[in-house]
Amino acid sequence: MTARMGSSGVLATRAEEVLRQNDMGEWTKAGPDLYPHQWSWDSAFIAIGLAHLDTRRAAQELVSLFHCQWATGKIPHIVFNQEAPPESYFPGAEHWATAAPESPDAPPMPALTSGLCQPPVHALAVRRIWEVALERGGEPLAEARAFLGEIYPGLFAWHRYLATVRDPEESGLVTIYHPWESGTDNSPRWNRALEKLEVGELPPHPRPDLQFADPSQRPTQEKYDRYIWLVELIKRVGCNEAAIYESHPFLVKDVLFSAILVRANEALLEIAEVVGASDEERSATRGWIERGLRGLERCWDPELGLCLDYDVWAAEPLPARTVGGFAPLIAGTGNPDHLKALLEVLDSPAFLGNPELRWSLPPSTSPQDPEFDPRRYWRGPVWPVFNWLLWWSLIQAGEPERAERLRNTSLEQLESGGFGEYFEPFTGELLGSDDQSWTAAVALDWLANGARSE
Ligand code: 9WN
Repeated sequence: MTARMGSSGVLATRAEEVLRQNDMGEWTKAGPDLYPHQWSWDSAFIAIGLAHLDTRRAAQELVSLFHCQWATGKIPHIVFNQEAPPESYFPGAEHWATAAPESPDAPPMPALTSGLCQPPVHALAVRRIWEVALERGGEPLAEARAFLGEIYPGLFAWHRYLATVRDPEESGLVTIYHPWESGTDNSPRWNRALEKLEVGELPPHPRPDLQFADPSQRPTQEKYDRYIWLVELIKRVGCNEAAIYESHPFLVKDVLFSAILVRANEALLEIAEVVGASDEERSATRGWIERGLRGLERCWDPELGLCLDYDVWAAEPLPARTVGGFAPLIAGTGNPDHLKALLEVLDSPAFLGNPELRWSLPPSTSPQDPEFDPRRYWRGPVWPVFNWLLWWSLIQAGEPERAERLRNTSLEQLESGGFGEYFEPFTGELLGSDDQSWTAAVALDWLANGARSE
């Protein structure tokens, strides 16, 4: 235990340095070079880590993101850093600018955002800040109480947007318009829906990402053409959601996104309690939780023992063996058969039980999936940030030993590999961006939680 405590101290210091180095004052760059802007779900994970360093700064991370909330309630997937050179990221602010400011829903200038969104981890982060502040008491607690009051209306509007505008069918499942909205962008989950796209004439689209990461670790040009085409179509309708739902060729029910929303709604209910929100809002939130769990139940694939995303236009599931399939575990399924099957699949050679793994951590796409690629992002590499979600869900599912193994192995990976964006599952090589903020953040949360249980 002494060795672990010693190495934990070193890891915590390094994690803190990474967050400090990427700190822009009131928000944090997702990565030092590859990602010079503020990303939505990255900021939520970052706030979870920052909570252990400074609850006020953690709250600020979310407040600055929520300042850029759209009138519809949408939290944009990127808030652009206006000091970053335009050529450092594509598609940047100027690319979206032709659509977003024309949309009556966009936040007032000078906030420059993308027109997409990402999984709603934010309420989980707000709850973490509250939990840490409760332990600290005094001024941090008073400040956190004020923060919860300030952020709650925006959080509720964000969840209402997802439950209504993004689910007009009231299926309990969130519709995404672009793989970037899933956060697991390049996953084979989206293959079949992307293959059907007929890509029209594209604007020039440079690939600055390839200056910072080896092309073998990033999406192919063929995928990028599709990504940019989808952005183009969203811009052409001025980001109007009704128009998108009418004609956009990529409308997919994302099970992982929907599972995170279930958990975020649970956290929202706890926040509602602290701030004394109305009964109507609490009962709407409870309804979204139940609907979400029912929706996920319908996406179960008994052959794979996983949950599958659903293509709205084709009216069919999208088969893939990826970590997204663990959505019911993340959501907290009440179906014991599904939970048992998911844990078996998790332990099997398809994921943690693969004997070739450098660390027993889940590859983002199973080595048994035909699309598996150990180096390309979301198609095989191990993502610490996903492992945090899985760890936290295992605790909620009453699986503390499994959770603890995952936490310890994840910390070993970061101790020897650094704060990589993702890792090659068989060799353990760091891939993508180095010093990725959310990796450092989840390490801090893992260390803080381990210390509590020791
Ligand atoms: C596109 C910032 C983001 C993460 C996503 C991850 C990657 C962006 C990209 O980086 O996506 O949004 O340029 O590849 O897939 O989950 O939020 O870390």
